[in-house]
Amino acid sequence: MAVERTFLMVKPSGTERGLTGEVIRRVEQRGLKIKGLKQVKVSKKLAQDHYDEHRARPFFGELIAGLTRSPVVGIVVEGESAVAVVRSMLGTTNPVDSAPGTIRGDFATELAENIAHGSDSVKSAKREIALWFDKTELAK
Ligand code: IDP
Ligand code: MG
Repeated sequence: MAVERTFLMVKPSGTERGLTGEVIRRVEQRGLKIKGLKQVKVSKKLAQDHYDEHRARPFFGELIAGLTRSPVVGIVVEGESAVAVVRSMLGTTNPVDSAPGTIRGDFATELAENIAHGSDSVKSAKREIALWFDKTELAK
């Protein structure tokens, strides 16, 4: 058990549908704290760096096009076991399998349009927070 930070992002599939507030509401309702928050018009390079682990995948081009087509909202979330808690709030990667009550399970059915991203480990969270935020943008 440890207090962690994680990177949560409302992707274009979420911002285009006006779901930013709904995602933030759920985070705050759960008792997690917001330590950084901003809307970003994503460059191709930032999108590629964010999804670096998927560079060799056949869907990489579609993934980058999907992340750059509309502004996203990046959120640094802090709390007890924040990485796992946010992942469980998101639901499984493919929304067809996501349980009702999860963000993906309540608002999506398509894999490429699954509303939000959450870091998959503390190590990924550290890398992603440093990629998306300058230290001066984050609360203590
Ligand atoms: P995650 O978002 O649950 O961590 P990842 O496996 O890291 O899932 O994949 C990143 C994102 O890429 C997913 O959220 C999903 O939107 C998209 N994605 C994953 N697999 C596919 C695929 O086979 N085709 C199209 N998009 C995919
Ligand atoms: Mg992932």
